[in-house]
Amino acid sequence: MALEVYLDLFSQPCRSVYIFAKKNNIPFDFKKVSLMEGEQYGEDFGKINMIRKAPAIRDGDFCLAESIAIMMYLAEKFGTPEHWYPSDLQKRARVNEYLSWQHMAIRMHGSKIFWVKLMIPKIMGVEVPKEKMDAALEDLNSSLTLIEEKFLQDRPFIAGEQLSLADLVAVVEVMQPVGAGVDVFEGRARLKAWRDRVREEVGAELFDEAHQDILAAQDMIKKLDASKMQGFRPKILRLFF
Ligand SMILES: N[C@@H](CCC(=O)N[C@@H](CS)C(=O)NCC(=O)O)C(=O)O
Repeated sequence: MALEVYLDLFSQPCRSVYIFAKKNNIPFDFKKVSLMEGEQYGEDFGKINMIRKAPAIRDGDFCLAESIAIMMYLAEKFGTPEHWYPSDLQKRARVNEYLSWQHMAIRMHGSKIFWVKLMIPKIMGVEVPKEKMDAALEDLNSSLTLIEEKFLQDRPFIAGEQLSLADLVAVVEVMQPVGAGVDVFEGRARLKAWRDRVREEVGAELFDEAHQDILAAQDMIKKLDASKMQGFRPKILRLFF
């Protein structure tokens, strides 16, 4: 049975897994889980990932959730090039440092912006108070500053001279607020130059293909059936307010 990868490219961790698998020519069946339509709550997906989040994979009888665990599994299984997850102790520690930091920082803050700027007002029809929006933007900015000043410094990539899993996990999160119309690169030449390097290393075509849904999000949500998102509503409002 072919490797099955459950994805929705609206999602940042799904994009990192998608780019990683494609870039490394790992053969897989793309199984779309439409998060906006609530497919993660369906019976079939529950058998793949009881956490009910994408991405997830099924490799024969083996199911795995969590993007980082998935990419590490694929890296080992398919023997991907060393630079993704270097064996050098300190380079690997740099990758791990970023992967450990990002969950509660850029991931949380970039996702929040996507919801408060786009999804909550446009889909749920709930006005976001200005002070909440300002605080969310401030949190996002503090994470972007840390990416530039702590994780990149004067290096081309997070772990040094070469692209690693850390850059991939970072770039998909940095792109999420862009989908909501926030120009995260304004006044951030170092961040923009790094994004351009990551895009070039990954391949512009693949990078752009993976991001086309999120970058079209402002148009796409006009076509979304908001009634299918009612399951989300209490959870999202609880998360962000
Ligand atoms: N830590 C997980 C996060 C996965 C996650 O939060 N996925 C979101 C999309 S970005 C999801 O499936 N959300 C659906 C829901 O919460 O109902 C990973 O890295 O894979």
